[in-house]
Amino acid sequence: MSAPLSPASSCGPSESFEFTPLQLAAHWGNVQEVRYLIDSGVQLDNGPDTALHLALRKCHSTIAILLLDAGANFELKDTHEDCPIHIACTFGLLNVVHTLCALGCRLEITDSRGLYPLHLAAKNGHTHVVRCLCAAGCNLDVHYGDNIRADITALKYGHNEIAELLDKLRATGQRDTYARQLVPTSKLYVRLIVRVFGNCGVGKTSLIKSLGAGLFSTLFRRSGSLQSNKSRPSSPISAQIEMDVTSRQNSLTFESSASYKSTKGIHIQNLEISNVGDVVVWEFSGQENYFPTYHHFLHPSPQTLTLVLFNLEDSPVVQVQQACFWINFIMAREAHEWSLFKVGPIVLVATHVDSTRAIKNQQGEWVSPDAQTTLETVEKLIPDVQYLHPSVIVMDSNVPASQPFKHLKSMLLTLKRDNLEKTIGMWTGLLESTLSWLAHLRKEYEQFPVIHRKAFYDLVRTSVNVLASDDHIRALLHQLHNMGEIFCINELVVISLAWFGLQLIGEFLSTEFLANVRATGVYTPDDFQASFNQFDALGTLQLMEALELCIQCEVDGETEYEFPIYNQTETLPGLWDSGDPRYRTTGACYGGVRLYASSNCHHLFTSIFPHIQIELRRAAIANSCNNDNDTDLYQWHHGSKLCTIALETLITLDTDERSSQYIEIKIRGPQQTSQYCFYFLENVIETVLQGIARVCPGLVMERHILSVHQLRIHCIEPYAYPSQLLSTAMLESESTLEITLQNTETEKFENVITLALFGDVELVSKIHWGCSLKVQHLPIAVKFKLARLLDPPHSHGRDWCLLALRLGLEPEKIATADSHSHSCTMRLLALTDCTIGALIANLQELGRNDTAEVVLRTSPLLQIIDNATE
Ligand SMILES: Nc1nc2c(ncn2[C@@H]2O[C@H](COP(=O)(O)OP(=O)(O)OP(=O)(O)O)[C@@H](O)[C@H]2O)c(=O)[nH]1
Ligand SMILES: [Mg+2]
Repeated sequence: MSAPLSPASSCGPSESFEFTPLQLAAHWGNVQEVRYLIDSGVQLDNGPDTALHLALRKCHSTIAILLLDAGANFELKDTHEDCPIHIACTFGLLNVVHTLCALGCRLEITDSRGLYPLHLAAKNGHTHVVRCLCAAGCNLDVHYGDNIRADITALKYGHNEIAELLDKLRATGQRDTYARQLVPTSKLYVRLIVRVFGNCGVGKTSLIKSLGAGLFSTLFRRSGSLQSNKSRPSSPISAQIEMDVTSRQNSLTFESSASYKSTKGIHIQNLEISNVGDVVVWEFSGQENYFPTYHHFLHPSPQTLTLVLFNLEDSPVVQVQQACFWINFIMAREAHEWSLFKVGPIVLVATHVDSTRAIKNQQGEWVSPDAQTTLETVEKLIPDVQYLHPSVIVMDSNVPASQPFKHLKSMLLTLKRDNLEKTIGMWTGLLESTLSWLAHLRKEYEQFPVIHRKAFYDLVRTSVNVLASDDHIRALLHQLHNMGEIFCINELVVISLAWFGLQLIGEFLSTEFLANVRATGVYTPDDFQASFNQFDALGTLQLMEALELCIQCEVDGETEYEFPIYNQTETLPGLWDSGDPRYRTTGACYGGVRLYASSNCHHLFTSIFPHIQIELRRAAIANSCNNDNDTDLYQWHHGSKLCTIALETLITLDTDERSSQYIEIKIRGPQQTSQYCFYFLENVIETVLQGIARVCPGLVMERHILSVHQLRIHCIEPYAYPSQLLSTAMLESESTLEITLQNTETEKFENVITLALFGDVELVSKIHWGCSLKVQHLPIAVKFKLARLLDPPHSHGRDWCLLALRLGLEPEKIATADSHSHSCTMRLLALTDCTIGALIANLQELGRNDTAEVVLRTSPLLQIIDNATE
């Protein structure tokens, strides 16, 4: 906005004609105008009612802060004899008071009635402002009239909390200590996190024990490990024979054996590692039951070292499968920022080397070419994995004093050194005091260490620092969460991670527990309490709901909790009855898709599917709240059926002949329901994708289309046209409407209108085909995958920069995309205006078929035209 307000045109303060445009804009709360005027260098302090006073009287905090930042005088009195601090305290404008205090504003100054800022805040019940003034060092004993202190004022107006706060500060004499605790210090600290992944029995617990072992226990562990391996073959040759017989050649199983004590859930421990210091170690059990909770704990962080273990006794195929599974598992769950800032490395660790034929070199280090081959294969299979350490650590996890552990420790030290500087200003006395108080709190809440966020705020104030503001405590919670001291989820604060990982997740998802749950997975709170008497049912349900393991539903006025993870109901026969007369007529509509995770991601959906079911339930509840009562959702183990009066949709988790998991969504409707079917199917796909994205925001999805012909004749496993086949056909054909694809199973041809639009040509005008969409419409996970592939320098220069030139970006724009701190490809994708089709063509011409293939497989098939925005 450029034209200043005309005083004459404003019906502002009574004497508006005397006011400057800045005063008027401040009075009317016009932020943009104020910003513009400040930038144009106008006078800030015209008075007597300055723009700052006027903004404050109308509680326009943002404007007041803009003016203060611009250098407005904050010690002037207005026509009411008030300074800005008086007005801000009267109205409880915390941010302004905070800024004024930071600027060194005088606090021992009275208004026309002799009241101090502290009195004004106390009188009006603004506890947060009182805290802020006290933290800034205001005099608690100032009084007005007949020796009335602010605590008396507070009492007089019924603000007992403030009176107590002021009393406490005066009585303890601790005010300065509290205030100092809130100030950041220059103390350096890093709390390193080590996350350990791998299938059951690969040696995660053993490695962690060895990592934390001190000098004496080191000796002890070595003899212990020898004992535990007594039954193992001692000669390398017999070990090899044994391995061939027993290794799990072809499977990605997640079961533990009875020969050792498998970890339940997530084991989170604080270790004091010699020469390194405090480290929080997270062991994620290799048992599959627990996987649906892991995404809550996986966030990319520069202070984290991630170890992925595999067992050298397993066949090379299994080693590679397992390592790929875990890397894909982590990458899918970590939000996209992965490509944007530096995170700690992922290191492959090959265990059980002592049970193989590997030998030691002259320095006494194990040499295992097999382990190196596994790493190289993994690098080839997942070319876009970032921060994968270039060498593999080979170890016997039970021997702490060995070279591999020294290597691990030196990696931790490097990580610590790299992160130290970034934590300057983060350590406060408040954090330090809270850490020691937490130890007591955990004892007090031993039975159920979960506290509501608001209650936690109160506890911090009563037990640690009465002056801590909401902002201080919010920052504190964030820090404690990142340090692995507490876990914040929704409105809950879990104060013992050990309990959370082992007792709650470890128990409620254990195999033994699952064996005793209700097959329907549905409980009322009373049922839940009755079934699991030893637990605090309501608290547990709340926590499980926050973890999205269950969802609350109202059924006939009664509250129930549905746990898809507990649902063991088998598929009912007749759920997709071929004899249903509604769907047998010639004009009946059929259609569907298979959603695959992008290449090399096997077995990822088992842990995601329960979350999809939660999302479907959520959508069904939202529908019924919108008075659309005709939807009905029925769910069983790995399947859901969503019905309206006319339509039926089946959503199932299946595995194809190549052992790849997929989610199939198929829909059918009576004749003349093509448009209804189309929009409904798109909606369901969207809901399913949303469920997937909640767990795996980084997962790149492909949408294959089911043969309508085979769906119609109720073929058990209809053919699915791969996504890249459709995209390629669209790119090559002159007219999308004429595209036909051949079903390789039946050899029959089906055209794109039948496959994607239920044969309804009218729908063509309501959609955009995928390849004609702009690159901005690529799913975000796809963009990040491209970034991971195109950002690194390419041996022949075929990287993002050459692509930018091909796409016709001007050199100045390319220069702005070039950056060390951001992804250049992401910037390029944001700057270019080209279509997805053009991007694919350019990538192919650039000789980057790997990336072209990614886009071909994952670009959206179509997009519904949104009339509101077109
Ligand atoms: N010989 C040998 N035995 C090992 C090694 N690592 C682990 N083991 C043994 O393998 C068994 C399983 O090891 P754990 O460390 O408990 O396995 P885990 O990875 O924690 O498995 P889960 O907790 O079930 O996910 C134990 O008996 C260990 O002593 C190793 O490097 N060499
Ligand atoms: Mg374990």
